[in-house]
Amino acid sequence: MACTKPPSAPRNANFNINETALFLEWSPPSDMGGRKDLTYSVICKKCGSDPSQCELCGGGIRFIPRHTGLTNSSVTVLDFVAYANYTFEIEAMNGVSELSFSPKQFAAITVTTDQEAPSFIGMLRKDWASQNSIALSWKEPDYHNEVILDYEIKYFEKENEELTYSSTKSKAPSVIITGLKPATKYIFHIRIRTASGYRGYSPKFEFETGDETSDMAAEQGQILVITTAAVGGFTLLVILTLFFLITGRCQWYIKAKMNSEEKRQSQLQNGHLQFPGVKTYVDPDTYEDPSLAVHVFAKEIDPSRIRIERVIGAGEFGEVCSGRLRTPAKREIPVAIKTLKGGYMERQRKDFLREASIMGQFDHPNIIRLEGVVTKSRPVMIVVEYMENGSLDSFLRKHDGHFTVIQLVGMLRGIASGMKYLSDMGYVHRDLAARNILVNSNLVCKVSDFGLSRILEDDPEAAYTTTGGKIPIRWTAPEAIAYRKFSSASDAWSYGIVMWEVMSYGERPYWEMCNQDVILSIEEGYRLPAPMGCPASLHQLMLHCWHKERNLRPRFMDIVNFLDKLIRNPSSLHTMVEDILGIPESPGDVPEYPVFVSVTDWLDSIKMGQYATNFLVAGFTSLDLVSRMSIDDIRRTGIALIGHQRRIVSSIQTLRIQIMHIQEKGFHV
Ligand code: ACK
Repeated sequence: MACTKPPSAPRNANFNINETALFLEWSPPSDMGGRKDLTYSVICKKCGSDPSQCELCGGGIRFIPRHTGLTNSSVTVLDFVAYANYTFEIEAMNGVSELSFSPKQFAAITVTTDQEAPSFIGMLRKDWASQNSIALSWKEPDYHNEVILDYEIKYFEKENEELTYSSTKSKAPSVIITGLKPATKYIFHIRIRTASGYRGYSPKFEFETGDETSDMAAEQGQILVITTAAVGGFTLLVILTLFFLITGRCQWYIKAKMNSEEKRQSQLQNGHLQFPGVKTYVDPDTYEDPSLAVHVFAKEIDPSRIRIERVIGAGEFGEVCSGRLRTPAKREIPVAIKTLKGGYMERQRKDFLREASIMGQFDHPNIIRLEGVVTKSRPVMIVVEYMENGSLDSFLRKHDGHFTVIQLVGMLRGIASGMKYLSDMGYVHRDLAARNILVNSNLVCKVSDFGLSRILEDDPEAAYTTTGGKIPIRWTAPEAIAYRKFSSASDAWSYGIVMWEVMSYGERPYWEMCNQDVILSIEEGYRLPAPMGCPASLHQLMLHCWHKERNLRPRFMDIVNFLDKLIRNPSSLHTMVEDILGIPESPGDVPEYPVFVSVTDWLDSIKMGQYATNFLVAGFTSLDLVSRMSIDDIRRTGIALIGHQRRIVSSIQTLRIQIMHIQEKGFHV
């Protein structure tokens, strides 16, 4: 055998930086040293203005997947600080590098981070504003093991840009800033201080102080905030709020504060407390006479203005048709018409119209728009905007693999935006799933199916649970299944499942696993693996939505912001899950996976046991070999169904993580 030697240095090193990550890329060395076992390692040095004064970066910087033993010619660097010079030395290595006495050959690249380093502060929320003050709060970031000493809040008048700014500090993730001008826009941003110094500033947020009409709302906020702070606890706030609502004490408080009805606009309407400027959802069931509710929230349409053209589907209460609606301005618009079939009971009519009473309260580009209802003649109808591409799940299945990742993220962004609107209005959907999203000809996705959100009778996916309700298990958060705790946080869980459905082009979540197995697997920490070709950042977001602890799931506002960032920064979608194997998958904990002993066991566990012979005949006889299979290898085994190929690829990604964890513990696979 000919002698072998270390490889030459990697070539064409270059970088790409955005506000959260630095991507290093290079080409393989021209001389491989006569071997195939090539890996790379990257050394980070932080340098002063004099390039000779460099020191090793130490543990402050994170490399994804890692900084040594890299098999791909790229790495992602996180947690760099702003306005610093870094030099990265990239060395190609092989099995004899350690034995060589010749000087190391590496490619060096210097990067100046004039961008803000990640701040880890998500969304900044305005809790209330008066003429001279604004109360802000934010989610305490999960800051690895570092203790957050305090937060610095920098703010200035928008008009004055940053010419003069003020700053204040807070130990808690909230602050009340006083001494501001009335009805003036201010810009705020925040940074964290830890023992190792300040982190980068959060993005800038703009909030306006109130005018004279806003002080009442602010005072309500202040009273609640101060009471809460004094007695310490969110639970008490909830109890107090409920107590106020039930006993009507808030009504008394509001009345006492009102100068005039017109000025304040606050009112108690049909048992629902309405705060100025905050539109809240009103449950139509609180109306004694539900037909009254439908007329409050939906327009009655004269049936002569509707032309039914064809039947497009079947709903729980009757046919769904497409047709035309003549508007008062004599324009014809395409509509979908849901009909209530004849011979209905009063109860069914009420349930049917319930959807219109809910939908009629919403006005958002990502929520299906109600045009009106026909209740005064037969058949009873609900008329909504027409969505050319029908429901999202079947649309994606029909167009498997046809869209770019950015298009898919755009759809997801729309759904998240609609859900943010609903959660801001205090509406919990309970049945968010791709089958309940409609798509129009411009690929705009809109949330639909509201009527049955309380009872879920209509959803073929809904199954009875031991707690008595009917629930679509695969889409529902564990706390909602276990004790019917539905909330916007449980909607966020379902949103994660919708993300998975979208990125897998309408694959069925958890495939053919039965509902009971799904519940048990979730309980044991199992989460759906990334669909094939799914960017790592999106799978991370899914895992975040599937956090066991519901308060740690992202809010829809966070989801919209996150997706917006990805859309603005498409390079962040280039890292696939396969590239970052080895970092913990979910925020915090890595699920413990079961350990398989044979390829057949593993295939059985992913419900693909029918392909055991294909794998064995093609020579993939051990899990180690399977874990290295490429998509072409999978096709070569003779598996023709794209959905099955995709499921196997996803499961191989999970398998690789399992194998890595086993190896990290010092065992051989
Ligand atoms: O998947 P689809 O084509 O989209 O089949 C179902 C069917 O009616 C029964 O619900 C379709 N559908 C429902 N609402 C609308 C709408 N607003 N625009 C177009 N199609 C709709 C749905």
